Amino acid sequence: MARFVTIGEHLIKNQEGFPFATGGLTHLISSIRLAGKIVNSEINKAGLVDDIIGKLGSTNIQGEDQQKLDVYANRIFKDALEARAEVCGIASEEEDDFVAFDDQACKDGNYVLLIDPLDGSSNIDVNVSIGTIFCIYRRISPRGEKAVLGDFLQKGREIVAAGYIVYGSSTMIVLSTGQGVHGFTFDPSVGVFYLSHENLTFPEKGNIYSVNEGNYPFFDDQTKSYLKYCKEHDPATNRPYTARYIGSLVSDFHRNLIKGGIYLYPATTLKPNGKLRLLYECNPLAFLAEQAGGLATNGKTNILDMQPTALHQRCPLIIGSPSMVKEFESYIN
Ligand code: AHM
Ligand code: MG
Repeated sequence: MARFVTIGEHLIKNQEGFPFATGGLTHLISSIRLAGKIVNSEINKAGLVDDIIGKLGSTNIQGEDQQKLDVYANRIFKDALEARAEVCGIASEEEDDFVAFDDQACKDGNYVLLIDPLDGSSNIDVNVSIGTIFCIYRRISPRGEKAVLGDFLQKGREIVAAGYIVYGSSTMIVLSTGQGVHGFTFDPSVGVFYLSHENLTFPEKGNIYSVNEGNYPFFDDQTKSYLKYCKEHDPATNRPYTARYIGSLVSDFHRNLIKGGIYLYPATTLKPNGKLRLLYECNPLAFLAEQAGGLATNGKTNILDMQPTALHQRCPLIIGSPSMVKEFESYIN
């Protein structure tokens, strides 16, 4: 671990050569880092404190049960971002509509942030890793005014920075500002994220496939043929592949990034647009995947080229090692 290289240090170093960088993005990312530490500390108490685990009894706009920690994490990230006043608004899985901050300092902010504050939160009660996923855009509405819907409905190609926090056996922030993907591991004894994984890149090909195969009867024929291919015995191509599915997108993505693999949440007859949300789940991970030499598609189009039409829009996601995603595409086309 590169001790003494913290996220802040790393970002400042990366800004050298960008004379017009104002430090605003670094300041913004520091608020995510702070909120991440607070959420991490609360998650670590999940088995000890009865009133923080389990369902809240409410549903989000997508009709899904909200966990107490979903709502807690949403509030912490929202408050931290509003306090630092670099973003003029946020969109979140846990908010019905986008939130345009009223404060004038926020209205002067250059950026908007889209976030899934606690992804895979149904895993909290069983002590399985969960995550936070986010991406940042430059606003398109005029500075000084409130954020508008169009600020949030930008293509993934316009992302300025994206990342995730994985609350796992250790807590990590994996981040890209468009200059590769870097991982920072939290040292709880000092409360600092240190650079631990510089220039993360997807292995060109791995042998892990991650999919909820319980949905098999509801996949289309091409997806079924691809999954049969994954399970065939062919030593020359290292098949059958190994099945690994945590049911926690950040953790499945993170493992595949390190070891090489493909994650799939395809369309099903029950969910014709898949399950995952384009704006704050698929787009940030697609940006990170490309920055790490990987690929992300909905089966027809590169995720980053999709034009969003709604805040909570869903889309199929196939993401991971480049030659494995291409292999999948060869079954679809
Ligand atoms: P969530 O945002 O409600 O937590 O749902 C997203 C999660 C992903 O983390 C995970 O990959 C997927 O849903 C699992 O879904 P399923 O249980 O249908 O396999
Ligand atoms: Mg989610």
